[in-house]
Amino acid sequence: MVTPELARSLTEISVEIQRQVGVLIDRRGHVARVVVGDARSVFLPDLTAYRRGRDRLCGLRWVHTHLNGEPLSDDDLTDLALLRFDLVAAVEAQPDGLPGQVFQAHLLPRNPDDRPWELLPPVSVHRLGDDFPQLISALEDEFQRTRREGREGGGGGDRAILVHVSSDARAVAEAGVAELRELARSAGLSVVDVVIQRRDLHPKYVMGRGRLQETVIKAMQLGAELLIFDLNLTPSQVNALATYTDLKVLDRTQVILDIFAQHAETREGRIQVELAQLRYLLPRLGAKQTASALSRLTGGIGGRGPGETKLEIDRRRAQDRIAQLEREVKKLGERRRLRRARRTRNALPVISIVGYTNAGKSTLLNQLTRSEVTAENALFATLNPVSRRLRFPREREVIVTDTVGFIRKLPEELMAAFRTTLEELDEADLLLHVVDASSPEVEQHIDTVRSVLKELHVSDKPTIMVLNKVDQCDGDTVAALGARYQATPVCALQLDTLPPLLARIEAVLWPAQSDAAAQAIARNEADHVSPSEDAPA
Ligand SMILES: Nc1nc2c(ncn2[C@@H]2O[C@H](COP(=O)(O)OP(=O)(O)OP(=O)(O)O)[C@@H](O)[C@H]2O)c(=O)[nH]1
Ligand SMILES: [Mg+2]
Repeated sequence: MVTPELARSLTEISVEIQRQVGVLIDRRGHVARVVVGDARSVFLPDLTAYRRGRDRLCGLRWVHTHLNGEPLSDDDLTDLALLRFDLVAAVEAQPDGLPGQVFQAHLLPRNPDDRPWELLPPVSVHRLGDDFPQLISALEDEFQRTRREGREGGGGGDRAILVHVSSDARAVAEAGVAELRELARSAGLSVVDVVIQRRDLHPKYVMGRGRLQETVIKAMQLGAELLIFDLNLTPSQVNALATYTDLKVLDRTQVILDIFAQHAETREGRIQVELAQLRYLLPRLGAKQTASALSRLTGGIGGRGPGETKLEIDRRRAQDRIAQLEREVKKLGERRRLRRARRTRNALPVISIVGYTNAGKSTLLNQLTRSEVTAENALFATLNPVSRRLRFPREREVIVTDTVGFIRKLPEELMAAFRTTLEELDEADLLLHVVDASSPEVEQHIDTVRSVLKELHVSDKPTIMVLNKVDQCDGDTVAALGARYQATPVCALQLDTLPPLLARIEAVLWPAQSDAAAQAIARNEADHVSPSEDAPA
């Protein structure tokens, strides 16, 4: 405990040199460090050696003097939170060198009022109790208990706090967070809290210091080990944030890369993902990268870094590996081209299904062609295109190809790595642009997909927009979207909703030969006389 003798030595020296003086005391009561500051503040030494895991107190008390008898300052409370001291105490150094009041605070486990710390009432040095060890062990127990409860309630997976910082309108910010939440879920994480701060980006820490500090405390209270930012962070921001918070810091791109890494099953998919990861990593590999900064970067979420190496990777090797992978991607691209050429010789028309991720592309492919490719409620369930045959009446056949989903702000690295895969779209005779009509963001999704198609130079292909998941929407929404985009409503889960779409496909692929009925339906669709009536009852 802080004895009156110790307090007095601190205050005497402090008054004599007119600086704050403090000691860090471990749980056995030994002084671990002595620190001397200036008249108004102290700069604490690097205490990483004392960190004991992200969700525990560090085992040190920070006792220091204040020359003007002021209570604990914001800096003191920031230190308490970020360094996770057992306790922080400020001892008033009176002008005569004697200790006066003592101000103390400790962190709090999760509580109904969301209070991060408890400020104890100031007491005179002589009245400091000796119940400190009990207090700390009760606190640690409490922290552990709330964490355990949180874990049981929160599903498996690493625990993450999502952070959105921008000056965008509230609705835009919330849509961004909703998508990030889906991404996190698809990556197997459990989201324990969301922080939205509306302001311009802080150049170094992205969010304001105060909010960052609160977030760190929340992370501790909830046992979260990850901070995920809804934007793409610069390498120096990641470093600054990770160092300041001692949490693993990821951005949106990394989460997407991680989902891709988990879903890559084919050899080509794995190569493309590793390539994308390395391209993301390369500019982040400084000349003198510390091992811990590197593990934060390459670790991915559950340690799923790029395929080859983890810690020992350096710029040079990353570059070599990128070159090697690029060669392989190219080789596989050639093979794809050959396969395509063969198909073209067979002269079967090709329909490519494109669309925002999770729109229902694979489900539609399955339903159209009675196949069973993976379709699930997760973002980026499909990575590499799958082709199936679809038979139309009169012995007519087409190839239907599923593709990787798109997403807004698609990471450059991924786009580049998947370019050969997406080249498949070149040969398509018809694009089915599948849209999740039940998404509140449907229009934004459509715009995103259209701009990606444009980037791939396929936006002038014949395209049918398919309004999917109409079973989840009201008739008015479907009618409005249908009219606006000349789209055909379907429910990919229900076979009997597909005939209008099939008729429209026939009308595009075989305009001269398609029968009158089909043409009538196709016209009907395009004009949108009464699309809601086409929706399943
Ligand atoms: N209610 C409803 N759900 C649907 C419909 N079509 C698809 N789904 C569901 O939506 C989810 C996503 O379907 P997928 O077919 O995997 O979507 P995708 O576009 O291939 O997604 P990615 O490959 O991840 O980009 C699955 O849970 C489907 O069961 C529909 O018409 N109605
Ligand atoms: Mg899919």
